Amino acid sequence: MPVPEKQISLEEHVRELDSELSGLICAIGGMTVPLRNEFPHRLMGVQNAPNKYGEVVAELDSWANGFICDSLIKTGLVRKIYSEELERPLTYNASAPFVVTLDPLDGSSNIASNNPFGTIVGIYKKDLPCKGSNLVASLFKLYGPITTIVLAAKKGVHEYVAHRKGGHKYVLLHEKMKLPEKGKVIGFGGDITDYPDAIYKYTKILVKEKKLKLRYCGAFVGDFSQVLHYGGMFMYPALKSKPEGKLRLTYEGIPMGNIVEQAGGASSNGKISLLDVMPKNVDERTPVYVGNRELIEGIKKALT
Ligand code: AFP
Repeated sequence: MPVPEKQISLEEHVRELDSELSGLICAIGGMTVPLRNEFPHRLMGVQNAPNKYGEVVAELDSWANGFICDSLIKTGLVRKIYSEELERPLTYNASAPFVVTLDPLDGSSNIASNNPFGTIVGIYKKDLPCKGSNLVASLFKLYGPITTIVLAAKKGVHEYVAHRKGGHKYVLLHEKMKLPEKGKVIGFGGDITDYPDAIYKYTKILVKEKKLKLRYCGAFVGDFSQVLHYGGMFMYPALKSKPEGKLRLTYEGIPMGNIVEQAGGASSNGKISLLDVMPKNVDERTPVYVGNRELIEGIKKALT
């Protein structure tokens, strides 16, 4: 993908959006430095109490959640926050325009091993639960060797990189991203021997016949980012032992489904687009398939 010749800042680039939305996106960008600065100091801890899903919570996870929620509230632009790390939504300024969903640190098992992890955000005007087709915008941040933001706000999918020399300001890296037509990579989440037989069979087709290269990093943000750049697919299917899958529809599936679909790819729960699923509640899990359309069609066919 070509890199723009002239440096365009995130602030300049999102100016074409409505001013409240661009203000919120820039504020989310502005949270990166304090977050990254804190990471090394909070690497080791584990909280005593598990989260609402009964999972162990890294101290960094819980601190990041608090920091991001406080920072969102300070913008004055957010009236409600639904977070994967909160038992109940945070309600604040009733007249503020946006409702936000948050996976503060996606892939937090990668923290200890210094592998990529990130933050996933969904921005709505409507309250939840509602279909992902109501999203105003969604984005993810990837705290990898470099820090990036990928944004989909109905004007294409753009990637910005935090420039260390420029005081960690985000500048445009790739504009109007589209999945390459021919996919190259495949990421399989979970235990493939626990996959339903039809999906297990299809994984072999993907690797043997379609020659997709297996690359899996264990954080949805990282596995998704490679699909966006190289084409291919990431899946975390229904498992035999866990038919509802692992990923959360509201916090992970829908915001990333919005990005992949705006980049010309497809998202699915195995039957329909993740954006067309009406969540029963914000904590619901879902099988997730995202990637090139042809590959997602293949999954749907394999499951019929
Ligand atoms: P953690 O935040 O607990 O590391 O979970 C990450 C995640 O939700 C998602 O980012 C990964 O795609 C998926 O779980 C990895 O799960 P497996 O370790 O079961 O493959």
